[in-house]
Amino acid sequence: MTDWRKIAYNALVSRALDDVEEETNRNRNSVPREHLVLYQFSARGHDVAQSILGSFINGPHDAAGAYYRSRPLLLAVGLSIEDALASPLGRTGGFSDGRDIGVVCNLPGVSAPTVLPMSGDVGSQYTPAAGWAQSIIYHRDTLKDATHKGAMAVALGGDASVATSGFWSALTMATTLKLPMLFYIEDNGLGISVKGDMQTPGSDIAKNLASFGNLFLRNGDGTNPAESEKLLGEVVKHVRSGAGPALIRLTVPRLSSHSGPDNQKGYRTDAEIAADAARDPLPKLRAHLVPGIISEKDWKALEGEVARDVGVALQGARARPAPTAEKIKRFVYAESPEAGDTTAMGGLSAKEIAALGGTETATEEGEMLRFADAVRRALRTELERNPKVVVFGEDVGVKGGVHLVTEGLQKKFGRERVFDTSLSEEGIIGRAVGMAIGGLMPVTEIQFRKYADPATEQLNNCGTMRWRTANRFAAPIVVRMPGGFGKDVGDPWHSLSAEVIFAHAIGWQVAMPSNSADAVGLLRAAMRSSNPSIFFEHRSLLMTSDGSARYPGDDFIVPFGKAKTLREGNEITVVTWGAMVHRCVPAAEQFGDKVELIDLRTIAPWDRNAVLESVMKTGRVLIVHEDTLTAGFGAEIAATIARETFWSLDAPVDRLAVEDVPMPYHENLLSAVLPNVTTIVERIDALLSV
Ligand SMILES: Cc1ncc(C[n+]2csc(CCOP(=O)(O)OP(=O)(O)O)c2C)c(N)n1
Repeated sequence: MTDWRKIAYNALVSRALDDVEEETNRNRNSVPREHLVLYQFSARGHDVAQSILGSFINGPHDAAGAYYRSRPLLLAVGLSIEDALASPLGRTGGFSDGRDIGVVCNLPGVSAPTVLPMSGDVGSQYTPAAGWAQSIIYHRDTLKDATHKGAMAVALGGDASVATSGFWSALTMATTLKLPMLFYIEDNGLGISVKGDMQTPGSDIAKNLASFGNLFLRNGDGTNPAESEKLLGEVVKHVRSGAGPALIRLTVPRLSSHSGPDNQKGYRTDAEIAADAARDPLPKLRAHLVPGIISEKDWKALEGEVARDVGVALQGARARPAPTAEKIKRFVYAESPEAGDTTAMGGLSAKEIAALGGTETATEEGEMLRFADAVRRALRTELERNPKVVVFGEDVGVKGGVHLVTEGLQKKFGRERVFDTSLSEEGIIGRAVGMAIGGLMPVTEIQFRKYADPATEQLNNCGTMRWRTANRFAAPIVVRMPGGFGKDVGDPWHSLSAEVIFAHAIGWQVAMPSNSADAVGLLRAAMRSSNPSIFFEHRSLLMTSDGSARYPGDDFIVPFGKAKTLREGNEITVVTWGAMVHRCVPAAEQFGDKVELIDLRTIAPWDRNAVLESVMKTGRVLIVHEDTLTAGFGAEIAATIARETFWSLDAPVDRLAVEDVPMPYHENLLSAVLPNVTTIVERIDALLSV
C-alpha cells in the first residue's frame, strides 16, 4: 500500500529546504556567510517523483547511486532533516563533516537502504550502482544469504547524464548480466543550459532504448503522481522479481535555475520558464490526494508538521559547530581500531581481516616460481580461504587473462568468482567500488597500465572516498595492472609505466614488486587491507624469469611501506623499484661494498626512513626508475632527500630515468631510452667521483 501521506510529507520537506536555502542565499548581503549554502542545487520539480521512488526503496540491502539533485530520495530513505541542512552549510557531522559540498551526499544503511557515496562527476554514479547490484546476486547465490533475495540497486540520473560513458558502461553490465538494477532518469530537458536533443537524439532515452536487449522500459510523466506511482511499481516489481534491469524515464520540470549562481539568461525564454512553472508537480500531488486520500484538514496539518520539523532542524543545523582543522588529515587512509577508527561501510570487517592472519616470515625452501605463477598462486590461496574474494577483468575468466596470470582459476572457482567483463575499464573499477561497499573483496585486472586511463574518474573517486565521507564509506579494492617494457619490446600502449599518477592520487597504496616472493606478500597484504591498492605487475617480469624467487608460503605478507635493502654499501645509495631492480643489481655488483641498493617495493607509502637513513650514511644517492623523468616519483624522493639530509650530502641528488619520451617499439629505440646496466654504472661512477 502506498503511503501517500509519507510521500507528501517528504516532498513538502524537500520543497521547504529549497525555500529556506534559496531565500537565505537571495539575501546574501544581509546574511552572515556561514548561513549561506555555497552550492545550492534545488530539487524543485524533481521532488514529488523522487519521493514516490523513495517509497519503493525500502529493503535492507537496497542501494541507490545518486547525484546532486537527489536530496528528496535521501530524505525518503532515512536522511535526517538536520543533516540535510547542516551539510550544505559545511557544519560538523552529516555526510562529510564539512569536507564536501552538501549536495554530494551519502547514507550508510544499517538494516536500511544505502545511498552510495556520490561524486561531483556527472555519470559516475552508474557503475558503482551496477557493482552493488552484482554484489546482491553474489551474496544471494554464492554466499547463500537469502536476505538479499529481491534486493535492488537504483541509479538516479538526469537527461544529460545519459550521454556519459558511465551510463553506457552500467547499462551494458546490467543488461548482459541481468542485474537487479533500476535506471531512474529524471528528464527535465536540460543539462545546465544544453537541451536534451544534444544528449540523445529526439531527447527521449527510453524511446531510443526500445530495442535494447534485456531492458524493461517505462516512460511517463513525472508530474503525474498516479502515473509515476504506477510505472514505478511496474519497474520495481520487474527488478525485484529477478527478471533483470529496468529503465524508467520520467519527465519533470526544472523549476529553478541549474544551481545557485546560474541565472538561466540566454538559454531559456520566459515562456519556457513559465511553461515549466505550470507543470509544478506539488499542486498536482495535492490535487491527487485531497480530499480523496488525505482530507483538507490533514493536508493543512501536514504542512504545519513540515514547517515545524524544518524549523527545528534548521535551528539544530545552524547551531552545529563549524569544523575545525585538527582532524583534516584523518581518514585519507584507514586508521587502526586503537586510533578510534569506527569502521566505515565497505570492505572486509576488522574481524574478518584478523581471522585471515598472515606472517612476515617466509617459509624456507619454497619452490622457485616465476612472477606470473606466484601471483596466480597467491590469488588461488586467497580465493580458497576468503569466499568474499572475486577476481575479474577483460579475458580473465575462460582464457585466464592475456598474461595468463589467472589461468585455470575460473575452472577451479567457478564463473561467479572469477569472470570476464565487458570492455569498459570505468565499468571494471566502478563495479569493483560498488562490490567493495557491498562487503566483497574485488580483485580487478586492468589488461595493461595504459588502459586504466578510461577508469581515471572512478579510481580517483575511490581513493578519496574515505576522506570525503569522513570515514563513513570506503572501497578497498585491488587493481592488478601489468605495465612497463616487455621482453625486447615496448610501445606507447602496452609498456606504459606512469606509476607516479597513482602515488599522486590520494588514498591509494601502490605496490611495485620486483620479484615473485614480494609479489605474493604484497598482493596478500593488499587483499587484506582496508585501503584500495594498485598492484603493478611488470611485463618484463611476467615474460621472463627475471623476477623468479622461492615461494614464501601461503600466509606470507609484505607490509606496504617497507623497503628491502638488497645490498649494503658505504659510499652511495641506489634507490629503485620494479623491473629496474634487475638492472641495478648487476650494476651495483661492480662496485663491491660501495653501493647500498634499496628496492622500495611500494611507492605509496614509501619507506622514507630506510632511504634517509641510508643516504645519511653514504652521502650520495642515485634514484633509478622506468617512468619518465619529469615529475616522476624520483622527483618526490629527491626533494625529500634534499630537504631531510642536506647536510649529509657529498654529491648532488641524482636521478636516472627514461627521458621524457613515450616508450618506443623497436628494440634499438627501446634500449636507447631505458636505463641499463651501462648507464647506471656510468652514473654511479660519476657520482662517486664528485
Ligand atoms: C563529468 C562532469 N562533467 C561536467 C560537469 C558539470 N556539470 C554539472 S551538472 C551538469 C549538467 C547535468 O545535467 P543532467 O544530468 O541533465 O542533470 P540535471 O542537473 O538536469 O538534474 C554539468 C555539465 C560535471 N559535474 N561532471
